[in-house]
Amino acid sequence: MRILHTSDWHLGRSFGPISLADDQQAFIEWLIQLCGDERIDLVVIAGDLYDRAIAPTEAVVMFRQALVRLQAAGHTVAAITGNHDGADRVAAYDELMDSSRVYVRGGYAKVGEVISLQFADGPLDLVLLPFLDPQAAPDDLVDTSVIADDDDGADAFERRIRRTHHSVLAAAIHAAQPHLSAPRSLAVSHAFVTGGTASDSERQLAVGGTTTVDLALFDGFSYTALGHLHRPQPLAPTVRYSGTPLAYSFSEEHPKSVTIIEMGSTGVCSIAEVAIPVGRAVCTVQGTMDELLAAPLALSNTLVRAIITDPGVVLDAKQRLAAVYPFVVEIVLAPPVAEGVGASGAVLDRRVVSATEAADAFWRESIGEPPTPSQQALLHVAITDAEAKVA
Ligand SMILES: [Mn+2]
Repeated sequence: MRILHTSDWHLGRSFGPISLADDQQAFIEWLIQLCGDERIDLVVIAGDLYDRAIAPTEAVVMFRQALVRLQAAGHTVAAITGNHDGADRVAAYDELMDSSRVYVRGGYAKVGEVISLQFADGPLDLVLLPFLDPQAAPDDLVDTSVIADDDDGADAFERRIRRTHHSVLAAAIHAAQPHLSAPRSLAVSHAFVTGGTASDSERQLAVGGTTTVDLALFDGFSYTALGHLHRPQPLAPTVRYSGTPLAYSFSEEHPKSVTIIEMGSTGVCSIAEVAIPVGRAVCTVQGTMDELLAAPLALSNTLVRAIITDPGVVLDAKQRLAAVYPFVVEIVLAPPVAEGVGASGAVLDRRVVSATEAADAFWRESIGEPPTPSQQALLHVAITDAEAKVA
């Protein structure tokens, strides 16, 4: 059988001020065509279907139409929710959709389930593991291999605060394992697996604490289709992130792809990445305004971040750059740090330096030269005014 693995569609997302709806629709059109050309049996979408828990109407319509068209073309579809999705909303009609061979799962409702599917070359056990928030885990979800031995004495609250992303996912996988029976199996999970490389657009799974899960959790599955990290990458020969269909941050200059898995009836896999030919690339350019305007790169259809290195103030940077970079979406002002000022090691003591002197020093350090007499006068007025308010 042939499986197509994709993830992190983030429908409804924009890139700065630029809507990505057209690019996302173009990806879906390309994907549907590819699934037909490649005779795909099962399409897997490993979470972050939408960009936010309450997705915009247009995104919901786009996803529904994608599912309808894939199903009508004869593909089985399996999709899970990621940390961006509203699990209960996305999976609201999961049982009703199962009969169409469109399997959508979210949250803890179906933990421990194995979906037994039949394909032309034999059966496949499918284990769908949506993103599981440890704090939302039901009290009875305890994994004895992960929770410490003294757990018997712990009350529900203690057990709850001990839960981690690893422990809840381990519990979910261990709950499903006794029900596996086919010679081959597919796990689909949305998680940060140890060893993966992140970019700038994955929303952190938690503030502090351990958010990664061990790769070994997926031992025993013929293939594991992961979502969450936006760069396509293998963590093991049969444990992979497909990555996003489009670049969602300036840290994603790498090419985007989907993964196609040819899986034999005993679970042996051969794997290929297919580059995605739609969507805009991202690029970061750096230089003074004169440099950036004089020597524009061929970036007419690329989302551009411009790092501007002019000393001092730059006016209307975005409008001026837009003439040569039509999709400049982010401006970063990065004037050179004046030599010898910050590096001199002279530390100002705020107990003996006046506010005006401190502002003067800060100006020199930021701009690289002292303020002009008129700038100095303005600074003085602003500081005197502020000091009067404080007093
Ligand atoms: Mn994501």
